[in-house]
Amino acid sequence: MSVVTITRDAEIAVVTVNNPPVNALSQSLRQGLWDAAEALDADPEVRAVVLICDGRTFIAGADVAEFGKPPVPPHLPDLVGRIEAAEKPWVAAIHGSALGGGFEIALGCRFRLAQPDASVGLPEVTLGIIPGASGTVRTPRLVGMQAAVDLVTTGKPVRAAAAQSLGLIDAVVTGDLRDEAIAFARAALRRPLPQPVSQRPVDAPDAAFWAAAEAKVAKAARGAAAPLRALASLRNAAEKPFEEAMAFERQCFLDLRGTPEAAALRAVFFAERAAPRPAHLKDLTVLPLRQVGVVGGGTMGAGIAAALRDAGLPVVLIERDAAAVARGLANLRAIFEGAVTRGRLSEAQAAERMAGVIASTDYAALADADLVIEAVFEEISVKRAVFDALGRVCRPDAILATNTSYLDPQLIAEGVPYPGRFIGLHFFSPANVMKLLEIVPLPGTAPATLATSFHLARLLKKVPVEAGICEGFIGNRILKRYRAAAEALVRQGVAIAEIDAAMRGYGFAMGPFEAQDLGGLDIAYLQREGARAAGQEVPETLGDVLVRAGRKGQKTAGGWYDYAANDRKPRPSPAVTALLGPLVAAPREMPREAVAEHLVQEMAAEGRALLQEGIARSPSDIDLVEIHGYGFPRRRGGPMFATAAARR
Ligand code: 3H9
Repeated sequence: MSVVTITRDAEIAVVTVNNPPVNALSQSLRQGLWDAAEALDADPEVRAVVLICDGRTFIAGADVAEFGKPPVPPHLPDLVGRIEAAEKPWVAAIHGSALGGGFEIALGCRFRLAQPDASVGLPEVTLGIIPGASGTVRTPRLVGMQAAVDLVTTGKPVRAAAAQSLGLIDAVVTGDLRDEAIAFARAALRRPLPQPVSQRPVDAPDAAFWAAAEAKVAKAARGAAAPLRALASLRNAAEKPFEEAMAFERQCFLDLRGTPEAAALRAVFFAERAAPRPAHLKDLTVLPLRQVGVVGGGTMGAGIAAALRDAGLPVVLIERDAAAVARGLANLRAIFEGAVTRGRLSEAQAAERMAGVIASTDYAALADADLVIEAVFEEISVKRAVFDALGRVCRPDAILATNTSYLDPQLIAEGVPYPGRFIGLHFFSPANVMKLLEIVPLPGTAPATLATSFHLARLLKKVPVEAGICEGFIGNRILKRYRAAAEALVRQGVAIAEIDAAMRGYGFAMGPFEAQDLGGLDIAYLQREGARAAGQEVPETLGDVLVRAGRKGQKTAGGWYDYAANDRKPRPSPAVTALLGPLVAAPREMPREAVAEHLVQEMAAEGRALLQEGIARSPSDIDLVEIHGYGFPRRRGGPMFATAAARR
């Protein structure tokens, strides 16, 4: 079937795009739209054209899969220009998403209509590029420079109502989209047409506007190139004639398309889309998830419960006594109240989230749960007691999951009846925010349990990664190696603050020592002590020395750094220098790039070990774990991608 078909409703032609899955602008679609514009211009009976799409969305953008290849005509900027120059006005009828090149096509149309749940946007910077078909040149002509800067440099899509108030679209329509668009086109023909967007004037903000915008964009970009290039292109659009601005935009787009940053972001884009539906689970049965239990209402349990409620799943929250139930509910309420304060939820939505939670001390309340997630204290006997109780009250087909991050799930599962339903679901804190979910099947886990865990991840909009069993699974094992490698540099005389600065320079929000100070050094210390008590050979770390001296991080006013009261700014610590002095070599200069490269290589080496041991299934899974669970800079693609790219 053709990707473009033309039908008629009297004098209105309807151009329908059908290029699954997301109507991306492949060469054949560009050609099809070009031919349609030619044919309709030549047809004297046609007076206006509606552009509409089949399937789940309007045109979702350029075909990202074509970005590695030389561009083939018709080029998108020419196509947008061709539609705009058509003798009959085109009306874009948007459902789903009009993104990137898809929105640029809509900018070439004389009018844009959208359904209420549709969104529009220019997400190119999230792919390491800038809009390449007039997004930076036409958008400011349509909605003014400030709105254009926000849209293009953040890449965030805007929902229909907000898009209408900004002027990005002309109307929000609630009836049948095709009928509404035809009626709109017919009515539009009775009035003078608005100017094509390219011919509208553009604001020319002053130098102070650009200086402020540049400072803001540079800060948010954290070293990424595309947002600043997008801003430069917008500025050019304000200061140069249309054609010149278009040529500049195109050049920036082509320059960026081939950068390692864009290649990394494209790899992450496809990895994220592949992760929720792994090929090896394709044909497996998924069990229904109608009600989910959470055992434990601490930070982790409340976060998991919040994530479940955000996905609309009813939750039963179990705690050990009435006071703990009250604390658990208070934790949950605090999460939703925080969302209200930030404008993410209305009061009514927050109340509805809470209303969907039954809290109890009685495990019998879990009798009907389809899945129960345990999130209690990280101590084997506590967890075993929970699963003893669950084994007694839950249905035999209810999935039972542990959220352990370090313990061996096989020990936790011992004695659980129907062990095929047992699995590890490792959430990351705060669980309602962090996207990563490590899914840890046991040797006896049933395929349906595994498949349903991925289904859960899809419902929660998480990035699921399957991990085998080892201490720390994928993420915490790499974290351990990363921290050990960073400590080894300190022992060699590299300054703590230099190592942190190197990793920030690489794109992390925080270096390894600052991050430990924030999270607390005592958690890993207690694990090491536990292992030592169990007879394992665990060498003394520098972190151990600090914790023994009472330095557990920000919560004790000092860890790797000192902190002033009510101030999170890390300050180099003379006390730490004194404590670690005997263990550390003479000060050594190491270029920051070399520090970062070394530490990323160490992470990748651990990643390769995980692949060899069968703990991780693919390099891209490891990269997703690091990006979504550990703050690895997305624009570097993850440690496996970054080190493979460096070898290419
Ligand atoms: C651009 O337009 C540049 C221009 O300015 C300049 C050019 C000159 N290309 O996300 P889903 C695939 S840059 C190719 O699960 P949803 C995806 O891999 C582009 N493939 O669906 C997956 O494949 P598979 C700017 C694409 O319903 C399948 O479609 N546009 C593209 O949850 C389903 O994807 C964007 O960045 C693409 N552009 O969400 C939009 N997009 O089934 C990116 C998706 O084999 N796309 N695929 O695994 C999205 O944000 C979401 O796909 C969307 C639908 C919201 C549209």
